[in-house]
Amino acid sequence: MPGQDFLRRLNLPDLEEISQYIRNASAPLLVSVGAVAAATTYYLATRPRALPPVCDPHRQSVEVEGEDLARRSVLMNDGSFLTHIYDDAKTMYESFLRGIKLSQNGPCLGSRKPKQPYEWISYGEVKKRSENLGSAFLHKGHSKSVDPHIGIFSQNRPEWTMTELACYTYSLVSVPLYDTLGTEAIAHILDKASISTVVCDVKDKVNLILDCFNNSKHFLKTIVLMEEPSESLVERGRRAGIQILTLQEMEALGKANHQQPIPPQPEDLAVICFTSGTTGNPKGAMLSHGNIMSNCSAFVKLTEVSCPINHTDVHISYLPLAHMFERVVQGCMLLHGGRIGFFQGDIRRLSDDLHTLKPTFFPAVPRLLNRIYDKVFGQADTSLKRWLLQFAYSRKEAELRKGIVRKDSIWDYLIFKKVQASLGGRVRLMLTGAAPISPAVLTFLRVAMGCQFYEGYGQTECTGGCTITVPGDWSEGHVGPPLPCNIIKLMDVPEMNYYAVHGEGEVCVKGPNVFKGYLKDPEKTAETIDADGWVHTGDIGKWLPNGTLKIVDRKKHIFKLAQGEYIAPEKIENIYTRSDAVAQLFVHGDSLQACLVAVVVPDPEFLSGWAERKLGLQGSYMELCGSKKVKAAILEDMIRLGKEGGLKSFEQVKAIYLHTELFSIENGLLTPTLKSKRNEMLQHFRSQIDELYKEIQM
Ligand SMILES: *[C@@H]1O[C@H](CO)[C@@H](O)[C@H](O)[C@H]1NC(C)=O
Ligand SMILES: *[C@@H]1O[C@H](CO)[C@@H](O)[C@H](O)[C@H]1NC(C)=O
Ligand SMILES: *[C@@H]1O[C@H](CO)[C@@H](O)[C@H](O)[C@H]1NC(C)=O
Ligand SMILES: CC(=O)N[C@H]1CO[C@H](CO)[C@@H](O)[C@@H]1O
Repeated sequence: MPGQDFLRRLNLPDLEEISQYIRNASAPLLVSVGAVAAATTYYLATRPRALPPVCDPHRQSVEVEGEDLARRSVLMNDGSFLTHIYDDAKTMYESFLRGIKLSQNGPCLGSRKPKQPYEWISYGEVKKRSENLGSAFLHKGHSKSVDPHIGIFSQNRPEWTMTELACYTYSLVSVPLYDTLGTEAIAHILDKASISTVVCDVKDKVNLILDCFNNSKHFLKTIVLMEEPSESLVERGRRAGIQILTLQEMEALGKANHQQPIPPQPEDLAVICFTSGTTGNPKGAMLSHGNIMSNCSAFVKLTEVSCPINHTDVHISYLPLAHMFERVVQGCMLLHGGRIGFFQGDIRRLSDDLHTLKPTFFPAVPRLLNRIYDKVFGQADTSLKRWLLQFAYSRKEAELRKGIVRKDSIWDYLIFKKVQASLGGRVRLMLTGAAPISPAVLTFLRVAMGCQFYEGYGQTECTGGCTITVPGDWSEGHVGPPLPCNIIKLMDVPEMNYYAVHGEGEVCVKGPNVFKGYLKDPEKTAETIDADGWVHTGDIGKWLPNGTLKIVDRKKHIFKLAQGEYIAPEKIENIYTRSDAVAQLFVHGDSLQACLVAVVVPDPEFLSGWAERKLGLQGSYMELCGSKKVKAAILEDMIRLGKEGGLKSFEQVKAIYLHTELFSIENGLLTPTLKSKRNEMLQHFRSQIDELYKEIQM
């Protein structure tokens, strides 16, 4: 399910650290009470006006004629899909050329060494170097029609974007790889996309790729490395039949064999974005230049009045480029000749990078934003400070509700400036996506950052986004109306009691940002895009009266019991895991059985205390797990919690099996996002489950 991929992007391992870092970085709130009264007066006197909203906030989307109950953005001119916003930029390549013009060959990509200022590569230099690199790809036998896929396996850095532009310049297709995929998945991608050239940043990644093959057959011929390889590495490559070149050598090769650009058409593929779901191998979503341009353009269209992007804008690139979110933001920057500054690659230095770069654009994911929020409240450690913070917040929130966004009020000077300074102090546009953000955090940060702050929603299969909040509607609790580049229809999910006629159902998306299918996987493609061209996201949405969409649920794994009752096992599992004795569990049932059973992993930390308290029993974890008494007591506790949690009697499990090894990613029972792999679990515990059913029947 695409929605799952979308959630998976949340689990960017780095964010934990980023937030820690930001947490440690901003300064304490210090304010004297005496100032408050004067401040209020001053503040009221200087209150500015709201920008006119781009559309009627009470009617942000309208029904599409001829499409049963589907809705579209009111910003779609004459009701047709937005495919591009500037006539001279219909592909990512043209958009880069436009950036060269607008910036007048200004700074394009920037990076820095520790404690140094940013060093910039100009648009013209980026063009020259990407033509050289692209020419070298052609020289190695790549072309639009033969062997067009180029792997990129690197942290965000200027060379990443240059490699991507090298592909675009000659109608080649970039295929990002990333660490969290693991060796097996990387081997699968290299094979599935028949990749013969990969560009890597560091030696470790080259080793990881070489680990994928051992003695097996492969397509890989060339690895381009951004640093100097060791002798032994080159030798290891040679044994596997792979040539390892430095990026410098490649660029020199291309310079000596320079070719004229071969620009792509909008319908040509630009990226194959591999995402992993809960089961099976990662799937490669094929995205065209037109797909990406339509998403970029939708964003530009939306903000062109309230917050026009121009060549003075600066973006900080730290969210993984392997995901579409960051790619689209970079696309918007290049389109306007803006600058892209890269973090140093070390998340612990992000805060320092922010202070040095002072970006105007800051895309972020909810996890990071939550930490900033916690940090600010953590600093209000006396009741006076809390009162002041609350007071300042309520003043600015009242303004926000009227559509006013600013950071020059007295409250900003007194209180919020420090929060703003933690991002460099110049941010004027923020964008969050990839996962739901809590309404309290969103509104608080809108107030505290004093900049335009949008929330988007979507998945890779529609190039990252399908809805976004509109300027002027700074209310929370929804993800905005459809983008002007797609329409959205909610489809019935009867087993969960959601019906389109009630304005609820599975979110389905159609438009020029909808992907071209999964690479060489017609079956999965057909599961995701239906015959009429709708992408089924697996998320459940609800239309609000003002035409915005609210995501309310996830289309769950659901089955029927023999007597015909529907069961959503995740819901039941969530209730049972509230038991102190239970660390993890897997609830199972099927249409041949009339009741549910579960595999339970007792909590290694809490079980002994719990057993002693409840049963007066002592013993090791293993001993306790082997005890019938303990098993009965755990089941009893689960049933009690089930009743409290409102489970119906057929939703309660009738028997459990105690398992002593935690489910993990390593033992193949959890996905990288720590969700249960239900099919694998079933196979793994088949015999125990059969036993449980036998016991019940006796
Ligand atoms: C849109 O509707 C939602 C839910 O009714 C509400 O919370 C939000 O404030 C509304 N937005 C505007 C701009 O009225
Ligand atoms: C190849 O060999 C390495 C080292 O022996 C091992 O770590 C890796 O898992 C193997 N890869 C595959 C795909 O079998
Ligand atoms: C670029 O945008 C900023 C922010 O809106 C604005 O202050 C500035 O004047 C613009 N610059 C140009 C050259 O348009
Ligand atoms: C208008 C807009 O930006 N649309 C989507 C483009 O993609 C990003 C991330 O991929 C989404 O967050 C946006 O909503």
